[in-house]
Amino acid sequence: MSTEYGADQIQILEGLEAVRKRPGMYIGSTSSRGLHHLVYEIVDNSVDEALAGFCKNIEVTVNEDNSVTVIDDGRGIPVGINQKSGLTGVEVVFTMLHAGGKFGGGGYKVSGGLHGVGASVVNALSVWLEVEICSEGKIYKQRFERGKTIYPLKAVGECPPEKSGTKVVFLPDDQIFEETVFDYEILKQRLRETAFLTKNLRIVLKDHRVDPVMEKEFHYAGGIKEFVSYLNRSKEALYPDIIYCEGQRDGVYVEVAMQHNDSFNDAAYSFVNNIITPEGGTHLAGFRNALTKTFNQYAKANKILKDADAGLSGEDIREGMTAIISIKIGEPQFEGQTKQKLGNSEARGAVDSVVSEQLTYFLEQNPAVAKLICEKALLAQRAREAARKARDLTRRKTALEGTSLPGKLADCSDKDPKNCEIYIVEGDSAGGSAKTARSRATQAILPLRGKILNVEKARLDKIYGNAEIKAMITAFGTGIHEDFDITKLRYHKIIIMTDADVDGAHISTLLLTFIYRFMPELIKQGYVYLAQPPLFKIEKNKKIWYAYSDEELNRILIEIGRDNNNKIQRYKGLGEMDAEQLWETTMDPEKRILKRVIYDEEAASEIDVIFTTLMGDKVEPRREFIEANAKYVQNLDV
Ligand code: TSJ
Repeated sequence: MSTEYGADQIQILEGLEAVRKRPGMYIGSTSSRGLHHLVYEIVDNSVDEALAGFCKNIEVTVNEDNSVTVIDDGRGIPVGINQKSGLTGVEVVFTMLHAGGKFGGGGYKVSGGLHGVGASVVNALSVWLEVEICSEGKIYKQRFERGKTIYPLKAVGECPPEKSGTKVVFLPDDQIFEETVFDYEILKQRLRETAFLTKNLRIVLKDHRVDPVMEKEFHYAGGIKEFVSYLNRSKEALYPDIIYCEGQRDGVYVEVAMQHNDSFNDAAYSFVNNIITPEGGTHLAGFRNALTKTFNQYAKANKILKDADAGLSGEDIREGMTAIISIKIGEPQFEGQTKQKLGNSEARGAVDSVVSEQLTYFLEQNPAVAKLICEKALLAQRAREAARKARDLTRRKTALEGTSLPGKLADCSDKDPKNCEIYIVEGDSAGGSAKTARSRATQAILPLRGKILNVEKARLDKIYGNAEIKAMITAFGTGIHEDFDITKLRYHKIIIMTDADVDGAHISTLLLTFIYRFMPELIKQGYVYLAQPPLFKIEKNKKIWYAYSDEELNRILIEIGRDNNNKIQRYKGLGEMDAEQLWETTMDPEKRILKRVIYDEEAASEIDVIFTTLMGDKVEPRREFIEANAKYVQNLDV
């Protein structure tokens, strides 16, 4: 290549070299998560074009070689020379850091927090990247390898003059990423979410790595209203309407959709410029304020609450409510350690004002729905009061008796939580074997009896009264809700051990649901694990093998030869193993397999759906779901 490098060129190369040296600083991580972020970075540019009103279709394809193609029908990245930099628009986008959204133009200039670092980062982290633009009758193309221009933008052909758009193809660099295989399910979820948040945008996802190719289209005329329906799909809605508010104040565009269901969870997801804000911020605060104020005003004015009554609390009104709060704002400011919380004060006022005004109107127009929500909130208020009394009672009791551990717990002798594990074991017989098998110094056993309470279907007072749940809370030591204190956690591994069958999976899910709802920090910080008991025991000539999957069984049988001397036993439950076998296969830290339960903040809405789907009443969504859940569990060989 005979390109002469000027000062600008050298600066650009240094910039992209910095991205390759410290990729984590630009995309968060080089794990699977960072890998998928590359796709979002590119797609976000097309979504911006859609938000500006110029793009209707986006197509994302995972190609056979794991490269990804993104095509849109927008105006096309500008191919002309940018006055200030002397570079083509395309070069600015792909070679300068933080160049996204620099060209004026109509619509919202959208730039996210962690996102929006842009196409140049993707370029720097790709083995190769090709961009093609169709504009004013011509096709332009440029190619890069690891951020370096291989050939500059050139016209390579013609396209119909009425057509325009951008196509980008890139292959993530296996020198950078630990994982370079894209997960169709992860892309699917994210693109579905993007389509919900951008009314009327059509997004198609294709996977060409499989035969037949997979394809899925997302297109929601109802936007976030359909998002709420989707999130509530496995629950019973309290009323058929989706309450919807939309408006603009102070340069902030506000959109809110909500609907109550028969559960007890507050499931509100907030977004700024299509990016999820897991820690909320001013927009969420404005929403909550409007909600509490408006419902209390309505309830008093319509004598649902007497003037003398204590008002409804925000928590009571939000019980069982699914909501999406989506705002678009010119210059979002993100706060907090992880920059996931919106700080703009004008967003609070804007959301508050739009929601107060339109919700008041909705309640007046729909008195039957208003009454249902107020009554649900009143019930929640009473249950909360009862729960508080029950909790005060247990607090007083523990103050008197000291913090006595549950009687069924066989505790370990080591008192340093870092060294300690607790096995939560279903059933007394397996619990007995586990107690015999364990390493007493570091392994505690808590056997649980009978059915575990489904916290998705019970109110707080009942939950606090449940013996198994009380036993877990006291054993863990952290307390729950406002009392929760992770520094008091008594074990750094909480291991759920159940039979490897459908019932066992159900019990695991009930336990995980409880932890997820009441002590989510334990999952977020990676303290929760699933034990993996073997499915088969293979015996031949006095030698024994254990297999943890059908594939492994096959592998072993091939290795030792399939003949009549093989004795294969299929384990139906933990109870079929004696203490020694249980130790060897499932509890010995040297040999066992543990799966860590992981929590992805960005997938929060999907995780919530997973728990309500698994634990709810509707059968169909549960069946559909089963294929997709595996990715929330990470394989760990300890
Ligand atoms: F990420 C990326 F930059 F590589 C990329 C950008 C990838 C893909 C698939 C699409 C795009 C993209 C960019 N689609 N559409 C645009 N639009 C512009 O860059 C654009 C066009 C015209 C004007 C204008 O003011 O006339 C402004 C912009 C931002």
